[in-house]
Amino acid sequence: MQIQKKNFILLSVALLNKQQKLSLVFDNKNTQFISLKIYLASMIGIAKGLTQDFVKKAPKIELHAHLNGCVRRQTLFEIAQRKQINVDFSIFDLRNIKGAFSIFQLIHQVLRDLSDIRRVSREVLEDFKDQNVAYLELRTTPKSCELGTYTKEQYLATVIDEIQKFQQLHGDKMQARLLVSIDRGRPLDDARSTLNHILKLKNNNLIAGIDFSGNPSKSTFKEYEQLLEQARKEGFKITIHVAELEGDEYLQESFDIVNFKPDRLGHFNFYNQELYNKVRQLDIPIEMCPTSNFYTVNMKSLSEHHFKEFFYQGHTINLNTDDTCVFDTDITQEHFKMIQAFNLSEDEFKQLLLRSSNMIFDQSYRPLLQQRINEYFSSSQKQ
Ligand code: 6MZ
Repeated sequence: MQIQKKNFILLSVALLNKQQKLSLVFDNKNTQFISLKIYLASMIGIAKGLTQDFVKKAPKIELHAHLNGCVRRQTLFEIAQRKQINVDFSIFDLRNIKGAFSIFQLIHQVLRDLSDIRRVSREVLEDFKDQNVAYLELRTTPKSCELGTYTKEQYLATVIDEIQKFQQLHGDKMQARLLVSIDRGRPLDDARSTLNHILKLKNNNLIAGIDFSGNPSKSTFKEYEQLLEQARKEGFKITIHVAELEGDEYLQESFDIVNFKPDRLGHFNFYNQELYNKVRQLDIPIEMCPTSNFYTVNMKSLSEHHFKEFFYQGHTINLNTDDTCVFDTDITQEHFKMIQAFNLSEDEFKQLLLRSSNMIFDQSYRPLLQQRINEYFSSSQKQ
């Protein structure tokens, strides 16, 4: 969501029939013509309408999903009931960033045992596989349980163990990797101990990198910068949540984060022209989470999404769920909604997935991933 919206004009001319839409996207600043799309699908069949089924079956890439934010609601409910934990499930109706953080608190309260963490990890991996995700980077914050039922080390070992098992059983269908999250809502000491712990697991090739996330209003990036720099020097790839909130202090922080040059950025909701130019120039890939962004930005429609300001410029971006439980979504919906919002063609959908494959942290899997994407689209064209 660019703060100076004037720089971009999305001109949509609705023709006689509502389904016939002429969309012109211009970059006003250098009057460069970016994209002209004629959507006359229903009338003369130029564009091929993409069905939800086609999108579901496509080999997709999920790079921004928080483990506990993706717990099945049913599982959460069952565990809470079994343990007689009294929780107010009406908070799931809160569709904003503040609401999201109270939901995380609730989820963390319910998942009290290592067996819960094991079950949730297994189910979340299965859910992404069932959506035909071909490559997943799942992230989670290693934590101990306040009730003393598990330590941070046990938590991490359990998640890794489930990923390992999954790989053995289903690695041909979906490759899964772990990103270890540092939660800025927790004290710096906690982040330090997480880093020390994962340094011992440096050679574990299931760990693909580090994520910096959590409630942006609780601390500043600067407090953690040195630690993240240390992690980078140790060879970890880094993705950072950025510009989730609007306001001058967050804009300044976004500059700090972009200047740090992380390997990827998460969300990137709010920016001005200067920040936009910087990200374009540094060519930092962006993990976008349409539904989550829709609620945090308070958009009227997904066609306002900053996707348009990057996709048509050829920037490396991808689409993700963020928290399937919190935002009541899945990875097929995230793609399908954006295909609808921007009238993406089959070829544009394919380009989006190929671009996404360029930003995965385990690049050793990229050739196979691209092969799967190419095969899917070439076989679909023959039908
Ligand atoms: C910032 C988010 C987030 O780590 O317990 N998290 N941080 N912005 C978001 N977008 C709304 N969604 C999730 O998963 C839950 C944790 O992920 C981070 C928060 O720190 C949350 O507590 P794990 O598996």
